[in-house]
Amino acid sequence: MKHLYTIFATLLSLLTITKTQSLGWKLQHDLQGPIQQPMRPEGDGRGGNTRYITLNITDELASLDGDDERYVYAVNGRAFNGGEAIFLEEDEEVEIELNNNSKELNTSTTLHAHGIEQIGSVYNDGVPGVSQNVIKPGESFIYRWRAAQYGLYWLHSHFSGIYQDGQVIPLYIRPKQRKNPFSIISDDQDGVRALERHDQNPTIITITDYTQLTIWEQLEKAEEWQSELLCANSLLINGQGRVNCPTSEHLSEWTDSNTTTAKGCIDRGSQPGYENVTFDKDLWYTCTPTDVPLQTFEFDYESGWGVIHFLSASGHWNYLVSIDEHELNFFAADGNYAKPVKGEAFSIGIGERIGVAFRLHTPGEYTLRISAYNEPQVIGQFAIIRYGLADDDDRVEYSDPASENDPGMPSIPLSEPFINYAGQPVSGDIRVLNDSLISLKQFAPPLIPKRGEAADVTLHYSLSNANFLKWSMSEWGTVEYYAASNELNKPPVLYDFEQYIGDESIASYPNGSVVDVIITNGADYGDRQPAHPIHKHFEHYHVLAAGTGNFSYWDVVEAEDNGVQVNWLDPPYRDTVLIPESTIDEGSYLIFRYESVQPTAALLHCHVNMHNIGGMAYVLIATDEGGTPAMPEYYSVKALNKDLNTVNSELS
Ligand SMILES: [Cu+2]
Repeated sequence: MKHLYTIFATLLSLLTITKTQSLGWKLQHDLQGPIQQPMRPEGDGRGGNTRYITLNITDELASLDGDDERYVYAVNGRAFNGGEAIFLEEDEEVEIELNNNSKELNTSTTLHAHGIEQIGSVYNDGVPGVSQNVIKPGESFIYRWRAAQYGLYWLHSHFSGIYQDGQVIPLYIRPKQRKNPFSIISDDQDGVRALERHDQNPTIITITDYTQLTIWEQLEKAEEWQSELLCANSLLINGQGRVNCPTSEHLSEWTDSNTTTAKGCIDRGSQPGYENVTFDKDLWYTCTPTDVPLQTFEFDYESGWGVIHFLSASGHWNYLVSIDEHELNFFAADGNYAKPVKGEAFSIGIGERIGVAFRLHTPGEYTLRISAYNEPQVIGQFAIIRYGLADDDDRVEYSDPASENDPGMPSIPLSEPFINYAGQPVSGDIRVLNDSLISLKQFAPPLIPKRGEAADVTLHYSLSNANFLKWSMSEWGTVEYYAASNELNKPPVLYDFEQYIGDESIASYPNGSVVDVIITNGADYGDRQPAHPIHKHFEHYHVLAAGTGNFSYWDVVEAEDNGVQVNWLDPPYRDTVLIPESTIDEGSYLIFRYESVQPTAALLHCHVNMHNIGGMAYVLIATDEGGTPAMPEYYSVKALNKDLNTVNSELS
């Protein structure tokens, strides 16, 4: 039955693509004719190819991990688009029509292209209340922008935290004649050519965490419990997972068994202050394994190399990733090439993308391991990396969990692991890339504006939380929570800067400024904060410095004069990085720099869903001498929910 459904869904998605392409042709054809078309955005007018994509959002009852069915959002019929990426060519323009057909969940949405700088297309950033109004059920919105970058990005809903319920699509832009670092990874020409070829069509692996609750249900439960749900049901790889249940003996090897539930979660109910709270057994305690088969990723053994681009589109946890018996060459971060670094495992924060290449040395099957890293839950997922074997080759040996008294775990290839299920290296020689924010240096660094000097503008924020639902990003010396109601701002910030400048959670500076953002984690309040994945919309940023220690310098030059290590040479160039966790005694800090290249209203926020919803966000306005950017007709009509006649009469 499930198989039939898959075939049906595939047919449906094929039909959608055909319809999209023909719609594109029809439009181009009709442009010469007198027939009036539904209004569409104009694009940048620079010509070249335009790709037309239609994304239909529906809600479906589905089980993505073999456990009970629940409502998820489907993209063209499948949650998370079935894990399938959209591929674009660098320099193409893309027009994405989003049709919100949510019915049962009755949810509004928008579509943000995470990491896309939107130069010349500021109205397409997809943040409700900042660059557009929400797209209500039954409504549509068309985004149009040029793929001027290369590498892995992702499209996701930016309304509340609903992306984790299925509205995620990986997006890969094939690099066109970019200087690449592959000759550093392979010392022979065939290897370099193989790596370049694979980087045009890489394997893409998207990691998400999955629970039995939608984000709305989680928020309701959080109120009832006075706690976040710190307990995922399973991890999904490309939208599909299996519920794994390690034995209590194993859990006690890795953690303090007295406070760990069968799901690998903290026993919230036994903690002081929660005596009178009833935590749902099936969400926190009981673990029932499911038998969803592991996914297999095939690689071309003859070529000698495998290339995978990883994306974490999770809602809550950060992860550690490794492939048994394979040294990894990290060569890309948030789209851009990085100076290659070698290791056996790497951490990936929510929103980050990491590209890896590995040598295909011995035909076989190897286990890919993904586990929560430095989080209050032991949870992991597996997949199979396979190459050089004929279909009927039976030389691979698998574990037999049933006979090994480990019946809740899947049967996996018996390759030698570098990390265990709890995300811990199995020995001291395992090299873990767990500080990508300083290690993955730009391969071909763009110029650092005002190198060696203080920026034109330095912004200072501290991160903290008042309780499990209120998370702050605050100008130093204040406490500010970005209000969830800002998503309903009318008009959106981008349409009237002056109305918003001076408000809480809004900063502004003149367009063209070189801006440093200094973020401190926990230090001001002496509290322990987790590592927060900090994402900035629009321009990527140069990570000048990051580390642990209390930090109170007013600009980067003062910090450097006082012994803080600043990278003016080849700083990582990112759109999302994890600021280190803080302790009770010691804070942590992050300093990044960018040059504002156009008037915008850019969101700066933590990508942990509950933190973002709970207020850990800020809007950075790059003004154009106090004015707002010129407003194209399509967006003024769609984003302001006005009809065309009203806009025309206002413009005249
Ligand atoms: Cu956070």
